[in-house]
Amino acid sequence: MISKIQELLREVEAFEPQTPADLESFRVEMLSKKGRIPSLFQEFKNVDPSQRKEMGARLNQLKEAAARKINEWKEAFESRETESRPEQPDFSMPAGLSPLGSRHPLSVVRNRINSIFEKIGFVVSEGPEIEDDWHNFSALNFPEEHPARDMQDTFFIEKNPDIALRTHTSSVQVRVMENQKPPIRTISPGRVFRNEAISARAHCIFHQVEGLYIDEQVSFADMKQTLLYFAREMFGEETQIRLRPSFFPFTEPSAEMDVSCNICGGPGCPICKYSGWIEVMGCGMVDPNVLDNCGIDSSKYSGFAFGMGIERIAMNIFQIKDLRMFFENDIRFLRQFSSAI
Ligand code: 2U9
Repeated sequence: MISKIQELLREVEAFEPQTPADLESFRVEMLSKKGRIPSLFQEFKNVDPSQRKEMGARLNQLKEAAARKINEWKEAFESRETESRPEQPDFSMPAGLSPLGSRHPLSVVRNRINSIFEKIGFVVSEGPEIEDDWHNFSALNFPEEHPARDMQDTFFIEKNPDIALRTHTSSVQVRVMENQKPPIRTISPGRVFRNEAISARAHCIFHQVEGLYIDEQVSFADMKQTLLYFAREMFGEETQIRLRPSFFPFTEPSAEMDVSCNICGGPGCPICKYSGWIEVMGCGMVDPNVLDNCGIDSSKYSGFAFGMGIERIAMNIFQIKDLRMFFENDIRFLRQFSSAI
């Protein structure tokens, strides 16, 4: 019996389980009711009384060694499991705030312009960025040899028939006139494309809002009053406007509109280049040829139109010195407009 105890003790000491399952079968084999150690205890009953004391002590040592071994490995497996298990999410934790983005400054300005005109009955219309020659040039009274039709100024996609990226959103308003009867009051915000070198003051992509008002007996005075209302809503109620003569193929007469400088209020500063005035848009009475081209009787109807670059206005309102900022999407730039609406 003593040799059996020694052999089992060696087995117990040498035992190294690979998995918790190995450990469990070892426990069953050694210590369960009919296991090898309890069997030795059965045999112990037949041991000669003179040897019982020593044998009993050795048997207890064996049992303790096996139990110790099993416990040590159990703990080792448990700590390995908690180390390798990724941390479980705590579903009772309160949810964190999702980070909010902010509106792009060009969207802020476009939305302000839209809502100022929407208040007096204008409706927003949108159209394609890729246009045919008719909607971008011919219907708008551009002569065949006008420089804007040149490859140097316009991004053409196809030639004959000419398909190009629109150079203004007037093309959207041509479509409105072709499809609706007067009275028409519409504004068209959107992205436009011109083949220009990129600099702090110019870009080959920029944004416009153009407006169109057509009805019977619409006059230059109606235009002036509408644009004065716009200027005061946009730049403040003290704002003055002035109109300077200009030329566009699609309007006659045509004008450029300046607003009084909202930084210095008139006397002159670096922003208005010491003139007291800031140019904000072009405008004019729609040329009768354009009305006729779009199926509107120019002997019955007249109208005014205007157009402005959103970048230019945003640069003025937010005092942005370089137009390229609008297109870089630098988060440090965009974050500065998080409170603008
Ligand atoms: C139709 C007929 C006429 C829209 C107009 C301007 C004057 C104008 C420029 C301002 C700066 C474009 O962004 S910019 O380069 N626009 O000066 N636009 S009148 O005239 C129209 C529009 C539609 C059917």
